[in-house]
Formats: sequence, structure tokens, C-alpha cells
Amino acid sequence: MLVCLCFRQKPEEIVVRTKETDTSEIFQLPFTIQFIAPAAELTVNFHSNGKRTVWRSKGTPTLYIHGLSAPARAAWMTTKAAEIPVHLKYVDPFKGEHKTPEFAKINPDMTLPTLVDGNFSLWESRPVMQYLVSKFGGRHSYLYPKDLRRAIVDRLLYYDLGSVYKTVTEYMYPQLFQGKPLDAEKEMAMRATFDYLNRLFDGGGHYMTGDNLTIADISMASNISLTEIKGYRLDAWPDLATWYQRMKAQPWWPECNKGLYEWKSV
Ligand SMILES: N[C@@H](CCC(=O)N[C@@H](CS)C(=O)NCC(=O)O)C(=O)O
Repeated sequence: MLVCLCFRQKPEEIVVRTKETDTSEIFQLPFTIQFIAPAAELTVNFHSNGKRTVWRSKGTPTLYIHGLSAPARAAWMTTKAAEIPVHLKYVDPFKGEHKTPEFAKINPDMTLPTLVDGNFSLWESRPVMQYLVSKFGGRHSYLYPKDLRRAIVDRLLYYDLGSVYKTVTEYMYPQLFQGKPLDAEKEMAMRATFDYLNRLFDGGGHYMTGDNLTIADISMASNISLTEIKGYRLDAWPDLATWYQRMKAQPWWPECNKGLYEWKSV
């Protein structure tokens, strides 16, 4: 966590209290403080002219990602869509960086994405997206609606996990990571999920649940983007293809999917 404090007058001392460890420390000027652990909350007491100013900062969550990982990109895109500040930490599973004892302490399943918010850590991309929008979404709560429409988003997220993510990765991963030829049976299973998704637009909505973007769109688009690496075309599903182009036109798409396109061009 990086905190920059500017004062009109020179303070005599600053007391920093980290709520996480419930410890206080007094710093004389000049000073540099480095917090290695993500601070849940800081309280700074500022003494000047006998006055005391208390300044509080909520800790910024840390999101561990890798640029190719579809679930990690989905969590990252969610932070962008909801304008949630996060510290990004890149972990390279191809170098085994997720298998270190330090990372296992945060996430014993050693998968990406992983979110650390104060003392709390969470993984599995869909709950991470739900948590981020629920806690920090603010005016972007439509991404994971608070009313009963949430159930529709949940339904799609479950379908994504059990069918879209499953069939896309089962079809793509052997080609990408093991150099295997494409498997027609696995392709048929993936295509069946695209048939299902294409029908979601029968009502004319711009997004999967209607006119608002939700985390279900983000999660599905991230998974479907894996097919781009092999130049897979969505022409057979015109409404799905239009929606996918709409997702790619989101302002945060290029930044969050840079890792995918770099991989594609290797
Ligand atoms: N269902 C999980 C999948 C997470 C996952 O398997 N992530 C991959 C990167 S795409 C990973 O961390 N793989 C490392 C490993 O399993 O060792 C989610 O949605 O977060």
C-alpha cells in the first residue's frame, strides 16, 4: 500500500497505527514507512499547532493475476468495469510462481485469480467478482444486481463454470499447451454451449441478462476469448458474435487482455 501525505505545515511527528496488527509507531521527520503486509486500515494522527488530525484509509485489495488466465482476466476486467482500485500482482504459473509457500499461505489451492482484502483472501474467479462488486461496486452495482435479477446472473455464472469454461478449456488447452490436434468431439461440446449462449439474445438485449453489462458477460467473454488464440470464428452464432464484439469494444478490454493477444502472436 502506498500512502502519500501532503501537509500545509510541517508536522512534528506522525503516529501510524495499523489496525491489522493493532500496533502503533511514532515517526520523527524525515521518515519513510514501508508496509509489507496489506494494511486493512491505517490511522494517522497528525500533530500540528496542538491540533490532531485523524486520517483513515481503507486498504486497497490486492489481486493476483496472470495475463493469459481467463479467470484472472475476468476478475481484473471486473475491477476496471466497476472502477475499483486494486494492486495488481503478476504471478507466472508457467514459472511455478503460484506454487511457493508464500502464495500457498494466501491461497492453499494455488490458483489465479486470488484476491487479498485485508486479512481476508478469496479465490475462484466468480466469487471474487461477486465479492468485488458487492463490497466496492458503488454506482456500478448493476454489474452484480442487488435485487432478484442477481439470481439470473448467478444462473449464468454457474452455467459458465459448468459448461462454457469447461468445454472451452477442454477443447483449447490440449491444443495450446500440449500441441495436440483439435478434437472434434470436444469442439461439438463447446459449440453446444455457444448455441445456448446465442439464444440468450433472442429478446434483443445487448448483454446476456438484458441491457446492462454484468459479471456474467465479463466471465463468459474472458473464457470465449481463449478461442481467439486459434482464430476460432463465431460466425455461426451471429448474436453471440455481435455481443462478443461489444465486449471487445469496452474501454478496458485492450489493457486487460494484452496478455492474451501477446500469447496469440507468439
Ligand atoms: N475455477 C477457477 C479456475 C482457476 C484456475 O485454474 N486458474 C489457473 C490459471 S487459468 C491456475 O491458477 N492454474 C494453476 C494451477 O492449477 O496449478 C477460477 O475460476 O478461478
